[in-house]
Amino acid sequence: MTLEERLQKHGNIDQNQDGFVDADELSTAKSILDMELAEEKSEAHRRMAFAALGSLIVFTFLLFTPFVDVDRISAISELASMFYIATASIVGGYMGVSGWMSKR
Ligand SMILES: [Ca+2]
Repeated sequence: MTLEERLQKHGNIDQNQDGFVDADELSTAKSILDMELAEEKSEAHRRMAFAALGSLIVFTFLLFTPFVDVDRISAISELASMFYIATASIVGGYMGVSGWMSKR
């Protein structure tokens, strides 16, 4: 979404309809825009963490299905452990940072 589209979404920045956008109205619009951007950013982080958690669960269950034989699992064991560490750190980082942000 472009800046112009965002501004149009909120209707008129000129709240008292006097034809001019004064500093107060501009700062109100700016703070609304900043809050929206922060919300979108945190939503993207949340989706990323959930995707990492989901892929961790799916990957683990996939290893226990008969579609993957033991030879393949032992061949990718190094890669699998790196995958577990990387995705778990994404999930743990998200949980830690979101917990820390809510305390601030
Ligand atoms: Ca005005």
